[in-house]
Amino acid sequence: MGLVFTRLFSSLFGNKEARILVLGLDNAGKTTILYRLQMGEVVSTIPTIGFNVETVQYNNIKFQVWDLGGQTSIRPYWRCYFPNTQAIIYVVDSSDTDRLVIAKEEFHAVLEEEELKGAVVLIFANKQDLPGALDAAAVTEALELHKIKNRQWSIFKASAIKGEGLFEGLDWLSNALKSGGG
Ligand SMILES: Nc1nc2c(ncn2[C@@H]2O[C@H](COP(=O)(O)OP(=O)(O)OP(=O)(O)O)[C@@H](O)[C@H]2O)c(=O)[nH]1
Ligand SMILES: [Mg+2]
Repeated sequence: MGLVFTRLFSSLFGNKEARILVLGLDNAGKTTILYRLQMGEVVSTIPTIGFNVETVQYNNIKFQVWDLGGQTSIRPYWRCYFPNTQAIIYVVDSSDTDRLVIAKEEFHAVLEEEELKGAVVLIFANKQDLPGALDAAAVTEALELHKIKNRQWSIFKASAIKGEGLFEGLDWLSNALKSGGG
């Protein structure tokens, strides 16, 4: 009853809720991005074992953002969080060129998951402030984003440390979700 009422109220006043998963290899900057979006600050992070979850209210959407640990040994647990997900934010360390092939493989494995087939995808080419960081076009190529089928997606260059590009990405995501995706 309470939940039904909340949903009705939200739809009347244009508020939407969205469950978002933030995925990507360890050290990509996921947790830094989460707290940049939520608090507007750079926090010092430690590798995430498990998850962090925070609510970010933006553009009339209440984003429930789940930031999952990306280490090799804990990536198999990502799937526990897949049900009822409207969007994925996939974070790449654009300067970690050695691991872009692994980042690509993990990304496409996620896209093949049945439970995520309706989810829209935002990719952050993060760490643009670092020397040698690949630009969005090069990350697009490395991740083979042209292979994405039947899904709304977009890539944004970002620097979580400098606070650049993140809200541009979230703007795109808001519109994608409002236009019926997810
Ligand atoms: N230079 C630079 N460093 C960044 C940026 N974003 C994150 N970092 C740094 O990268 C390191 C890892 O960031 P985290 O946010 O903890 O990475 P994570 O993706 O959450 O890693 P796991 O929790 O292990 O999956 C930290 O030292 C961050 O300060 C960025 O845009 N630029
Ligand atoms: Mg983390």
